[in-house]
Amino acid sequence: MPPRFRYPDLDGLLPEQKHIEQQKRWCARQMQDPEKAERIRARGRENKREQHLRTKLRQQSLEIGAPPPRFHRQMPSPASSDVSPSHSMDDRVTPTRYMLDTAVMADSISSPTNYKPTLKLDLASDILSIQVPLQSQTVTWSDGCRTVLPCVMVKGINVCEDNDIAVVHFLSLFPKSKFDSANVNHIERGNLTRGQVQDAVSEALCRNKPVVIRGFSSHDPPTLDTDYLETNFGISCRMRVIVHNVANRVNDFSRPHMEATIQQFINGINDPSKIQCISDMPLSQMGLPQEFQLLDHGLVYGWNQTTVDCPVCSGKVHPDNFTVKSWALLHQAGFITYPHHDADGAVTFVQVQTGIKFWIVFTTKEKLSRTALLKAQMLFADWQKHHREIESTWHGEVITLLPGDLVFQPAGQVHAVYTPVSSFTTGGNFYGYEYLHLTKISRCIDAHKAEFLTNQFHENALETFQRMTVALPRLP
Ligand SMILES: O=C(O)CCC(=O)C(=O)O
Repeated sequence: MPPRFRYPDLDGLLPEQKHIEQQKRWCARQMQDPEKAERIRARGRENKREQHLRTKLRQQSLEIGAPPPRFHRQMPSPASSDVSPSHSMDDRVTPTRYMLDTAVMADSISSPTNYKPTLKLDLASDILSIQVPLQSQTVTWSDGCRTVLPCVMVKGINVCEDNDIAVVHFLSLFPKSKFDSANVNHIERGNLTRGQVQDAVSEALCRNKPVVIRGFSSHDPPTLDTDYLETNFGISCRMRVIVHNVANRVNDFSRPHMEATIQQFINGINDPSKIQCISDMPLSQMGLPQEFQLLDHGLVYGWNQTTVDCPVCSGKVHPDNFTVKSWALLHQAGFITYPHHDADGAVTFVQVQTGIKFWIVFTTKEKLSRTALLKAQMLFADWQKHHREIESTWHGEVITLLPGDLVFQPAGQVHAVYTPVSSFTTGGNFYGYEYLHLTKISRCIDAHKAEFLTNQFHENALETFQRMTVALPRLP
């Protein structure tokens, strides 16, 4: 553990002054170490170069009469996440448009069909001291993208140093998932019919491969605020949610939670003093994108087609049967979700609505028996100790998800996710008859080691499997 610094002489200062003074002292300490000092100087030079480039681009745009490229830099939002009665809607800050490259920024993006997000290689500079602390370190991923590393400063120390930073570094070394990947199917929607695209996804999931469809939907980049959530998804700012707080997780990995409202979370979404996310916001009305709705055999056959001749005698149906169908994730910049597979043996789909995600999927290098697979998955439970073995057993690929990209994961897919900028994502879970061989393996592993390897438990799964069984004779 690095030494913890206490500054009793700062005790009388206001929190903001204290934070600035702590940052100054942190920088001074870093400069005493020649290696760290050089890193800080290099970062400074890089920032200057970028600033210079922006000024040049702005001038060029003015010369050719185009609207100047917009490089948003905002002030941090209020440090406190408390809902203050005086906090009006107008106080909100517009998040940075980090996903647009300069060429696209200069384009008109008023028509939804014109908007094609492209990956900007520097995802760090625009958010330093705005969404994340100024002293955040950065990492360059294998696709060339530079992102911040997790940073939560407590008493002048980044408490993410030992775990979160180490795991992000580890993940950043895996190669980018290429279009011709043997482990991930990249499907171009192009002129495929609904049936063809649905079959392509279904076939990949059946063969235990994740599927990526780039730019599945497009819309203008929104401002991530309570209006956006309410207007587009019906998410009320007064809804109470469970928040994962990184500072809590550092203290006790199994207790990262706290309660808040959406308004409180959004008020603090650009607060550099913390990293939080909401990972389980029910959004039952969304469901699968229309093209894929028939893939959800639990609903299409199980629930829809059995309740007349096989009524729910108890009168009770677990609400998770509907609430996990579709959900939303809301993240601050710098949140890392550790490697895991989703519970209950369900297929997962996700679509980034705004922001960016580095979605890392793992596939075993060799075909393994169920027992060997369980052992191989257990390596992730203490990845620092086993990182060499993970590298020799697992093949990892990084899928960089931009707004509109859609991903499907087969049942039991081991994955980790890094969110380098604040993001809003929708997704859901479903079951299909063709994938039950993978559902079985995943549930079997959960039956032995769920506490180490999965995210959430839902009690609905068995009810859905019963319904799917009753519907078997009616399958086409
Ligand atoms: O976005 C994240 O941080 C985690 C999402 C995830 O792992 C999931 O939806 O299964």
